[in-house]
Amino acid sequence: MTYARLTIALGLAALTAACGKQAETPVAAETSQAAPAAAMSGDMSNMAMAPAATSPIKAKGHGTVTAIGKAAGTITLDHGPIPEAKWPAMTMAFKAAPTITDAAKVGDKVDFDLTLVGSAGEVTAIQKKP
Ligand SMILES: [Cu+2]
Repeated sequence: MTYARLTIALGLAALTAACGKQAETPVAAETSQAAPAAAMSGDMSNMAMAPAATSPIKAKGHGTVTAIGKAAGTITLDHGPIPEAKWPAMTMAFKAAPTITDAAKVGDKVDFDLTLVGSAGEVTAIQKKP
């Protein structure tokens, strides 16, 4: 009788211990699953950016100079569609070397060469239309 009680007590203790472990394990599993899932969504958003970000695209555009930032080294162009970049017409700022920001003037209608890395572009050559 005493032996049986002891066994039951031990059994209960083992069950309780098992319950305690089981209660912890799913929490740990959820945590370790959540982390890779979060990391994966992070990777995926990086992957979506990566091809465009790592492979520069050369493109040509046409537009009008709307602003020049000589100090910042930028030129803002109201440009037509650029199929190479799958861009619709828009107004946006590009990086530009001093030779370009010095040569261009606001209001100039221009043809320009672009190097695109992701959504950032640099105007590498610009030619005022007559
Ligand atoms: Cu644009």
